[in-house]
Amino acid sequence: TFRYPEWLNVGHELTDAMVARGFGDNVALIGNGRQRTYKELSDWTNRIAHALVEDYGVRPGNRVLIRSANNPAMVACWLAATKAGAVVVNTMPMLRAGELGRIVDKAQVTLALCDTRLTEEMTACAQASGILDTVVGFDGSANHDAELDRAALGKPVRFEAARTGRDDVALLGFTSGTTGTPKATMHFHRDILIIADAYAREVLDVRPDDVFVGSPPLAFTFGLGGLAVFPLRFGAAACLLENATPPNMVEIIQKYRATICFTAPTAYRAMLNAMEAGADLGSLRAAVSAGETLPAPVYEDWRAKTGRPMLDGIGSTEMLHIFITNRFDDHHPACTGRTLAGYEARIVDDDMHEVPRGTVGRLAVKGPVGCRYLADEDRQRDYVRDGWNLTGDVFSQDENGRFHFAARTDGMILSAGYNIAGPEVEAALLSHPAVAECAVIAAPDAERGHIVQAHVVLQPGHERDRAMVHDLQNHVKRTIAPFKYPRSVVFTDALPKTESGKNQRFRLKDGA
Ligand code: 3SK
Repeated sequence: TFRYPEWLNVGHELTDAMVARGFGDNVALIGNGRQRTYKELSDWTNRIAHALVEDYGVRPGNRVLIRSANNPAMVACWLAATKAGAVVVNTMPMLRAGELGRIVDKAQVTLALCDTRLTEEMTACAQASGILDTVVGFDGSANHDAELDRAALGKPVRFEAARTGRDDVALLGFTSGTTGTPKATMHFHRDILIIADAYAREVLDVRPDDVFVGSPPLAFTFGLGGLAVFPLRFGAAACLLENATPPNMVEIIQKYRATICFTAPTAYRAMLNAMEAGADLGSLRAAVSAGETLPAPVYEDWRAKTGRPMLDGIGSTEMLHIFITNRFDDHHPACTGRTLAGYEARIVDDDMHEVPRGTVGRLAVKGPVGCRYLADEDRQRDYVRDGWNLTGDVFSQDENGRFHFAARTDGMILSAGYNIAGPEVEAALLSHPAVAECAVIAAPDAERGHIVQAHVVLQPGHERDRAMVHDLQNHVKRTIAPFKYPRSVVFTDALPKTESGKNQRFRLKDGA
């Protein structure tokens, strides 16, 4: 169903090819107090691509890491590096040097493009790395006066994009995996167009006059799709605002007359709380929710307050974007919907046999984008069976073929749209001298869906008090990305264990 030319460069497709198709004067990006048309975006990315190739020696296949918050410059760097044929790794601005280092090692990153406001951890990572040798600063704020901006300034506005094949890897999507050791999935140039054609075209029917807003980081493929690929594929505009956090989003939607919003249920809940009587969200025709399951009350409240449906969906970094979704003419509370055209999903038992309708089991999905782990044969064997990707979720399928979320099968904690690996938080806690043992679980939370809850056995001689809770929380925030810290800490004398001494996290109860 999805056909693309043999030679395909998605960076070129989303910029120069859009200008050639007549979208040159349409607004492509909004952010940093200005708007850029498709022609301006094409020129900008071509200049950066020249600088990457001529001044920094980027060659097709080189791995380039980008570190930034959501802003137009991050999108420009991503498109430019892709045009140069690089394989891009987008990373979240909150990551610490250690986390960046594990990504650099796994992806064999040699060059990093870093917003100059975020260089500290990047430089620390480069100093400790035997692979990453160059960190180039770009200015993600309005000034555009950093090393990469200056290098790009005098370059030509035309650039011949690298002759990449449609099945060449363009993007590495990282997930923290259940163990906290990062896993990367490889995505081809064509995959990036498929997600737009399969989801944004079929479900959202995106038009050139659409304006996209949202909060998920571009480093999360949910954000990259919703806030860059989908608008740019159809000549629409993307608002890339660093202050697009939930309470501001109501105002942002009103100010920019946004038509499509991508974010997680926690953010929609915060928007509902911040929405004043009479707030006019009339411009918004689609509110897409993913990243964690959508609670029925959020779906109902949104509908009551805005008169519009909220479209819940599920995707994954492995499958690049959403593969099961509700639709404008088929949406229901506590229901994830049906597969996209071209995708298949089924509920299976541990032997991959399909279970009867209405029975819970493991969600397996197959689609045109595939799931390919980078240098991880064990993971590929365990999670991709006969082309079916086991997502790590427990679902059921009803009589009408719609899918319903039940639980996660692994140790991932889905909190406010973030995927947090419990073992990574445990490792950070264990590096605190007062911690003897710990186990981390997901505790239900009205605001965030779930929160990280740590059950901690202290070394003798330490007080179980508020000061210790704060100390442990701050220690985790300093060690790994701050959003992963345990919002709840429960002190205990011992942790439940198997006879062989393994923690039995499922026996821990919410201790709040
Ligand atoms: O549902 C998700 O968690 C997701 C993950 C990656 C990309 C897209 C989506 C919706």
